Amino acid sequence: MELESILAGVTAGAPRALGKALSLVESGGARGRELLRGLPPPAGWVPTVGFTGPPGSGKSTLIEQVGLSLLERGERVAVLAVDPSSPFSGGALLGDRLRMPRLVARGGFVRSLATRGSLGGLAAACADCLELLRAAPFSWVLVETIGVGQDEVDVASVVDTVVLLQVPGLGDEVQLAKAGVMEVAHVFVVNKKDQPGAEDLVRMLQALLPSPSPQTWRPPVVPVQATTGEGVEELLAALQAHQRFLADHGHREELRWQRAERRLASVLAAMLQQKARSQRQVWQEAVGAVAFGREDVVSAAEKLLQYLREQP
Ligand SMILES: Nc1nc2c(ncn2[C@@H]2O[C@H](COP(=O)(O)OP(=O)(O)O)[C@@H](O)[C@H]2O)c(=O)[nH]1
Ligand SMILES: [Mg+2]
Repeated sequence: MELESILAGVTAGAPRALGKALSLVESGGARGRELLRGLPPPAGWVPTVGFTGPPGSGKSTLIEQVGLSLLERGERVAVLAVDPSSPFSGGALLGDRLRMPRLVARGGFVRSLATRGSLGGLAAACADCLELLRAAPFSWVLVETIGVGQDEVDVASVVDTVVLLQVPGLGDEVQLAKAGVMEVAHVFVVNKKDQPGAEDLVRMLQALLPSPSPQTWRPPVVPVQATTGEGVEELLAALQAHQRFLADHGHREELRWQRAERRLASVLAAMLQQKARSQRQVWQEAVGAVAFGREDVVSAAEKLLQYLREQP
């Protein structure tokens, strides 16, 4: 497919073109960058919500319910499932259609994102893919992120609203000890409220939260049962309240600025590296000098920069 027709498809919201565009952007190559170059500037604000939590906590089930609820209200919904596992071990093999069948059947767009191979590249890939989805005619974008280590915090940095799922019976201390995630969450969900221990978990989370003040957002704790949809309306209300808070307190501009800065830095780094590597001989010499201790890495990088500056 030509880049131009892919772009036209993206702005029209055509699923096939969107799928193609996301693969190109995800792979981080030159064609993906050409595509990003052609994206129209963001028109309005598209709320992006990340759902994180341990495997099996019900993220996919809950996202499908939230998505269905949004579709019923006439919203246009895209779901990006970010899976840092190998494409052969998880949902990617099942195919996106099988992932959230009811949502897809009612016109939701669902796509999984494998990785660029390294976890470090995931947040950047995700940020670019979200930018692409913002250029498509969606009014809400939901992101599922597998809860592993530092990475969930990374992905959290590319969405506006972070929902942290907890479930009873997993060993509450273990879940709560992940302080990094606790701090970035805007909404706490206690899923599987039909299971024993759910009420205790809700109380425990509420006790941990700071007392409310007008200038800061106080994360609500929302008990839900994703399998039946119980509590999903309350969750939706919490998501909307957080989005309203962002708008009312000038945080949208702040988020836009932070995103622009991060994306600019990452594209610049990629371009610079590509430029340096294209000077094959100079690059090889620099690598060799560092590898065999003839030069430290900082001086070698400085020399490369100087060299590039002198190139026409
Ligand atoms: N009992 C109960 N099971 C649930 C609930 N929500 C999800 N599940 C089940 O938990 C399992 C994992 O759900 P899934 O959405 O795939 O979790 P994910 O790995 O976080 O995406 C599935 O078997 C779901 O049916 C719930 O509210 N109550
Ligand atoms: Mg899942």
